[in-house]
Amino acid sequence: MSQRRLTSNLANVTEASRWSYTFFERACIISSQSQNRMRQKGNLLERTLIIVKPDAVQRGLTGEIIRRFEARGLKIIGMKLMQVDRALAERHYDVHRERPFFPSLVEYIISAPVVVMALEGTDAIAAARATIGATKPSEAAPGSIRGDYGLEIGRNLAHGSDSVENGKLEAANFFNAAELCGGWARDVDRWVFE
Ligand code: RTP
Ligand code: MG
Repeated sequence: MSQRRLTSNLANVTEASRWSYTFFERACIISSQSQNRMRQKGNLLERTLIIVKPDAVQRGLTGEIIRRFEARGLKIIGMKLMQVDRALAERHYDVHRERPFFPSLVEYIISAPVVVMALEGTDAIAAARATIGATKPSEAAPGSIRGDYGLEIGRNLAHGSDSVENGKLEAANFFNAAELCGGWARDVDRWVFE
């Protein structure tokens, strides 16, 4: 490649990163404005990590599962298809490391691609877990994801963070900052958040 062509390509890359940085900065400004507005109303935004697990992706239920969270009003701030590696799976389920089901749980999560989503909204942790349903699908309420599509605990379709702290930690474990559009201004926000 000629020196001039290389310089021109580098200029384009720099211009593109400047643009995305500006965009990211603007998104953050919008984010802090909208979060302030919500705090003023007394509603706290929470962040949760959702994993559409390998069985759900393999069964073609990804769209249906995403649809349920979107329809509920939770805002997607990050989403990707990925293959979880063993180290990340073990870190994610570290709290269960001593449990007998830990090895099979890790094998399950790394067995095929998953879709991960970071969602934001009022009471996002509890809302998402209610949408997912009880851990054992046989005990999950009809209308929940596990209650409608699952039978066994080791094939329970979706993960949702179990606390505000874990929601933040897990989102950061699965996404880097550039992959998250935290607090982007969704036009319908005022019809979902009071
Ligand atoms: P998740 O973390 O995947 O969203 O599920 P959860 O909060 O409803 O349940 P948790 O207690 O965190 O368990 C994590 C996953 O481990 C598997 N499990 N197997 N055989 C068993 O007794 C057993 N218990 C849990 C499940 O796949 C569960 O989702
Ligand atoms: Mg859990």
